[in-house]
Amino acid sequence: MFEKLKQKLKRVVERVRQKAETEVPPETPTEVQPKAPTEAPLEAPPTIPAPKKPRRGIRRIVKRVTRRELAPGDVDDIVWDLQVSLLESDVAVPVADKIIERAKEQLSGRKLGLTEDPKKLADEVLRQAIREVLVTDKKVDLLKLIDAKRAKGEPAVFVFVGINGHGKTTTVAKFAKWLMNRGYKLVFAAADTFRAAGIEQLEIHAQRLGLGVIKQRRGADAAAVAYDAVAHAKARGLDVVLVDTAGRMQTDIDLMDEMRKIVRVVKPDLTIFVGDALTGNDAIEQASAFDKAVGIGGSILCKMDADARGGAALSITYVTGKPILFLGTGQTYDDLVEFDPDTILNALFAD
Ligand SMILES: Nc1nc2c(ncn2[C@@H]2O[C@H](COP(=O)(O)OP(=O)(O)OP(=O)(O)O)[C@@H](O)[C@H]2O)c(=O)[nH]1
Ligand SMILES: [Mg+2]
Repeated sequence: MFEKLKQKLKRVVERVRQKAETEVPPETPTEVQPKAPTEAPLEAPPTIPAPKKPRRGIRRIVKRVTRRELAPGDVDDIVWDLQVSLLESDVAVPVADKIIERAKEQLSGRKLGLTEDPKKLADEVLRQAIREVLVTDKKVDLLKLIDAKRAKGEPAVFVFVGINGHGKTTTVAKFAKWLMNRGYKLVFAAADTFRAAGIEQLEIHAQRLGLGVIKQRRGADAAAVAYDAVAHAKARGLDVVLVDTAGRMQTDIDLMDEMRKIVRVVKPDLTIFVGDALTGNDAIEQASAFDKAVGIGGSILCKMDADARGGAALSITYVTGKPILFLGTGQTYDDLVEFDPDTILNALFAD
């Protein structure tokens, strides 16, 4: 699918490499001229340039700008470098294109003043272009949403969806803890009736957290389980229902239909897409399919602690146009942090 782009990038990388090589001064032996004995001692021999490190990270583009002033050719070079770096950081192609377009606009219009720090300029422009994708105008205030429902005597319902193994069940438990710390009463719906041990896994978390779980047997109608949980929460005056669902590939028609049914039946206040920060280009296709199927209201990106490069966050936000709510940063209940775009920017700009 990305064959064309890969070939294009290969050519670009080759071009940039050749250009970089021609910029390195040839290592001609220094001719030592005989000097008169009265002359000052010889200067230290020229240092041998260190071997080139592999090209990696957006940081190197910033370094490149610091070396010279911006000319039109420089902008093109920076933009190419940016494209390669973004793709290396798992940013999907359409998202990378958007960021590049924005960075190019900003860089082309800029003339470096004598006092302007080129490093700062490049840093600001690149960060701003990426931030524009990461931050959406659609804000979600979870606590406000829950409080508004409570005022109407209804529980807020959150349905968690996503691909197998990306972290839904763990995130449901972490989010429950986050809400309990804020004084809310909640119940789980074990609507992963598909996978063996799907129900038990949620029950273990519920036991540890001291929460109730509404469940049926394995293979039962997942939408019915979710519906029962909402009815239970209403009857008991609970504030929140967290619905754990089965993991599914976006290509699995039956399971995607099952998810649609859950959402149709319980009409959640928010359907949360749980993504894996280690997902590369696939993130865009996955988020897009789930968004089309059920309308994603916000996302949680797990496994940020596992050397994630941040690209999935950009893809998911770009596709859904909805905010990332939290980042999963480990396997304990407290490893859930409210989303801060700087965490992703820092991952992308890491050396
Ligand atoms: N390091 C790390 N591991 C995580 C994080 N979130 C989840 N995991 C781990 O990822 C694995 C899968 O997590 P689950 O919560 O079972 O994922 P799921 O999406 O419910 O999986 P299915 O129900 O099979 O679709 C588990 O081993 C979790 O401990 C995270 O933020 N960081
Ligand atoms: Mg699960």
